Amino acid sequence: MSNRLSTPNDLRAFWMPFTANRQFKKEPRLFVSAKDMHYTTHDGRQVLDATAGLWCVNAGHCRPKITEAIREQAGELDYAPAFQLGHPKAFELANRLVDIAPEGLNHVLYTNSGSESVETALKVALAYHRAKGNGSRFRLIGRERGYHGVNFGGISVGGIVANRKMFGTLLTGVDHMPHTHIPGKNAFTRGEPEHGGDLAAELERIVTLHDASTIAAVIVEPVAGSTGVLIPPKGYLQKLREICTKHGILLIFDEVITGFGRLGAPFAAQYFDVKPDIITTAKGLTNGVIPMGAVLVTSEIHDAFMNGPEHLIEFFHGYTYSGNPIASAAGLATLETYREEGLFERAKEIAPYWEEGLHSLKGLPNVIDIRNIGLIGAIELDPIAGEPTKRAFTAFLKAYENGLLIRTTGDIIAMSPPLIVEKHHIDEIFGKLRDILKSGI
Ligand code: PXG
Repeated sequence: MSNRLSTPNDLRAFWMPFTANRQFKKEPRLFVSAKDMHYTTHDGRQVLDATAGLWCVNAGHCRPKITEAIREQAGELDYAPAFQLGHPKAFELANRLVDIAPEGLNHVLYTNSGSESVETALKVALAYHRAKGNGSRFRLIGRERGYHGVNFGGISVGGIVANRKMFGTLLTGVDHMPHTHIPGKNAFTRGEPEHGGDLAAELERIVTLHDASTIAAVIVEPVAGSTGVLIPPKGYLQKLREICTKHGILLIFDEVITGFGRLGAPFAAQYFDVKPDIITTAKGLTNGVIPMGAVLVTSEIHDAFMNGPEHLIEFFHGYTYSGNPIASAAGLATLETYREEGLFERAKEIAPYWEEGLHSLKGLPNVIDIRNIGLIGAIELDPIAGEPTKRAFTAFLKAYENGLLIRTTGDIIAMSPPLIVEKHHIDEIFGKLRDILKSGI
């Protein structure tokens, strides 16, 4: 059956996620097909994808190897129980993930999304300390403006007020470090900002307040995406690592958007040369095609669970779809595509051109900051007085009408193109944005 509906179905039943539902349903924006760098809309227009879907389609759309792997797997082994049974591809994919992970992160737990990866990581951290006889380490430390998905653990350690305020008391025993966004000092920085590295010392203050013996883990996004692209100041992540190591606290990097080449390395941990104890992933793991996430942990963590009688379950956690065969096949084909096409290196090579194009928008009306790292870019706009988010949303709508897909969060435009992006696509992205920003939105 074709997706090419001339008139959309009734749109009322689907309550859409993170969407202005009433606005959307008055003026629907539907995609019916995609190929490489482009979507096709229901009214037959091409839209250049400057966001890799939602930070996930790193290899570009409808890549043949991935499509074929899914097709084949669906006809061969559709589902295998995930508990007490298995299938070969889940093991194979775990091995391939360990191959590209920072050294020492040797074990993989599967999930179905970034949010579930975060919940899994937080639970592993708590259970690890308990398994080691340190059950008093129950606190979890996140950061203001952090985004760790939408489940209760994730919104508790997360720091985006709109995502938290409706939902009661959340997890107890959580504290937050300050965010590192200092626009006054760091505006228009290319790459890692100079100012703010010392904010890592705030973790030391939190440790002193609660005592290290009560703290299980610190979770941060190495580069915060959803909150509007906050790039870590120079030395900041290294300092967090030092403090965590000193106090026996696990460091979790939430790499749901930074994983799989976004910065020109497999993981941000390698890009920044800072090794966390746990990495959460999803999105680019299967090129966004099939829901799947993975949590990578060190042998030290894994081995702490591997004791007691062998017939007993070591960790009471997992999902019906953990390591699902079709998702595993998609993951393997995705990693293969990244490798065969050298896409992580490609991202690294083209990142300077991306940076130039992005920063060429400095000086346009209402542009108050531009920042970038790897194949990520953000343009912060001056909010319209009394109508926050409206200026950026207008830019989003205009871009869509003009054949360009961008993301906005607050009054920030965030972009993260597929890693197959070419120079002429980059020219087109910033050419279109220039026109939109000049038009005085
Ligand atoms: N952690 C991080 C760091 C994320 O960016 C999640 C967890 C949750 O993943 P799931 O798969 O549960 O959505 C995310 C998700 C955006 C945008 O435009 C970002 C995300 C999702 C949707 C939109 O910034 N990040």
